Amino acid sequence: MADFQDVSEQSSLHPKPAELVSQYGTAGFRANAKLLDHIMFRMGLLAALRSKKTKATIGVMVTASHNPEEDNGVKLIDPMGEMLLQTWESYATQLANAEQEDLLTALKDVIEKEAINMSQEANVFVGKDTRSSSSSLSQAVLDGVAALGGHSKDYGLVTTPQLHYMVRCQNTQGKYGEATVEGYYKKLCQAFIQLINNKASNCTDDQKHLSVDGANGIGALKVNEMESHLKKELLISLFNDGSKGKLNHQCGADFVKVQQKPPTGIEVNPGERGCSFDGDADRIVYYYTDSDGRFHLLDGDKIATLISTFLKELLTQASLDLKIAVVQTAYANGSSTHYLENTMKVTVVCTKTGVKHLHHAAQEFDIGVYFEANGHGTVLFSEAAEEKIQQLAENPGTDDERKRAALLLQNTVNVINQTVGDAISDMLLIEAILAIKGLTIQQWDAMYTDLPNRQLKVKVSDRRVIDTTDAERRAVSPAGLQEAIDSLVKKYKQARSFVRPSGTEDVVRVYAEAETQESTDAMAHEVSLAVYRLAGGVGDEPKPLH
Ligand code: NG1
Ligand code: ZN
Repeated sequence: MADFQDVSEQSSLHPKPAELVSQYGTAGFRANAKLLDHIMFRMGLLAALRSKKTKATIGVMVTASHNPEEDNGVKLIDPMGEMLLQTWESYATQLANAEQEDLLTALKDVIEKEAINMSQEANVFVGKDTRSSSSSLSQAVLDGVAALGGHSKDYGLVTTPQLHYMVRCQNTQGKYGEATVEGYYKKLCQAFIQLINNKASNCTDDQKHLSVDGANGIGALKVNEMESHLKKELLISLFNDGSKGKLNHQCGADFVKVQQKPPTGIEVNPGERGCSFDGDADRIVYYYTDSDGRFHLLDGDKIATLISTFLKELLTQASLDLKIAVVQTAYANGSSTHYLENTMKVTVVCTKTGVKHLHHAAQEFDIGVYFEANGHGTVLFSEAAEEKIQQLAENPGTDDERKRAALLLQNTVNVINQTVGDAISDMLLIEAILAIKGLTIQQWDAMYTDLPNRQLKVKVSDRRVIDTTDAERRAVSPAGLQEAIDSLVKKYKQARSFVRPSGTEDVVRVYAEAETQESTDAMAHEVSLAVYRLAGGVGDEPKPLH
C-alpha cells in the first residue's frame, strides 16, 4: 500500500470548511470559488486514482462554464475524452464531502472498492478557464495529483473541449491528433479549408464574415490564437474578448439563448451572421437581426438540423448505408423534432438533460448528431462508419460523385471534436456547411419555424421533491403537479410544458412552448405558479411576464 504521508500533509493545506456538502452534478462540482479549494485538491487525488485504474491519462478541467465570474467548478475527463464514468461520480462526491480527519479513510475506500494497484503510474492533464480564481484552484488540483505521486501536465488556459481533445489524443497515441493546442488548430483548420474548397461559389468577403461573441472568456483567446490557421477563408470579428467586459455578463451563449436577445458589446449589421460562445467554449448559438430589427436565434436544434441534413445528403450521394440519428432533450423545440422526423425522416431520440446522456445515446448509431437546445453538441461516428467512409474515399474504383461525397464526409469527421460539444469546432463545421450549400443564415433559419418558447426558474425550499420520468417530460412527484400542468397545457394550442429540478442551480426549471409568444408566456407563468404552490416555493410568488 502506498505511503499516504504526503496526502495527509498536503490536504491540511487545502482544508474543507466543516459541514459543507457538495455534489458532483450534471457538470461536475460548481459553486462560489471560495468554497472549492479542498474539492480541487481532492479531485486531483481522484484523477490520479482514476488514471491508475484505467492505466490511461485523465483530464481535470477547472471551469464553471456559463456561471458568473465569482463561481468556479471542476469536471473530470475519462480516457477517450468523454465525461467521467457515472459510478465514479459518487466517489467524487464522497471524497469532496469527507471531513478533514476522514479523508484518508474515504480515499482508501475507493482504492479498495476499485482494487486499484497503487504502484501503477498516474498521468493527469489539467486545464483552466480565464476566471481570476482558476489559477490557484488548478494549482490545488496539481497538488492533489502530486500528493499521490502522479505526473501531471498543466495546459494552462484552454477551452473545456480542447482539454477533452488532448486527453483523447494522448490515449490514442496520437491517432486522434497531436496532444497540443497547435495540433488541435492544425487538424481542425486543415479539415475546414478542405471543406471550404468545395464551396458552392466564390465567396465574397461579406459572405466569409462572422461576428463572434467570446463571452469575455477563454473562447475569445483561443479564436484569436487560431486565426492565422484559417488562411482568410473565415473572417472573424471578435467581440467580448475579455479586454474590458465581465465574463458571461450580458453576453455569451446562455444569455442569448435564455433572454432571446443579442449580447451586449457586439455589432452585427442586419442580415449578417453572429454567434456566441459560452464561458468555457463548449456551447455555441447563432443569430441575426432582420431588416425590421427583429432578432432571430438559431440554437442547438437548428444547428443539429443543419448538420444532420448535410450529413444525410452526403450519405445519399456516397450511397453509404449508415444509420444516422439526432439526439435531443425535452428542451428541443417541438418544431425541430417535427421537422426532423416528418420532413427529414431522421430517427430522433430524446434523453434526460446533461451531455453524458446525449453522448451515450448518440453512440448507439453509425452517426449520432446530438445537441442540447442551448447549443452544446457534437457528432459521433462509430469506428465502422469511419472505416467505411475511408475505404470509399481511398478506393480507386469509386466514381467521382461518390468520391467527392466520401472526401467531404472524411473532412467533416476531422473538423468535428467527437469528445464533447465544442464551440470552435461546431463554428467551423457550420461555416463550412453554409458555404458548401451556398446558404445564407436566413435560408438556414427558414428550414422550420420555432414555436415560441419560454424558460423560467422557480425557487423552492428543496428541489428534490420534484421527481420526473419519460426523459424528464413528466413529473411523478409532488402529487398533483403533473395533473395541474396537463390541465394548463390543454388550454393552449400546440402547447407543451414540463418542469424539472436543475442539476447546476438551486432552482426548478419551467419550460413552455405554444402557438404564440403571448400564450407561451401566460402558460409558463401559470405552470410556475403551480410549481410554487405544489412544490414548496420560497420568496415571492412568480409574477406574470407582462
Ligand atoms: P441544468 O441546470 O440541470 O438545467 C444546465 C443546462 C443543461 C446542461 C448543464 C451543464 C438547460 C436547460 N440546462 O443544466 O442543458 O448544459 O447546465 O452545463 O440548458
Ligand atoms: Zn460550457
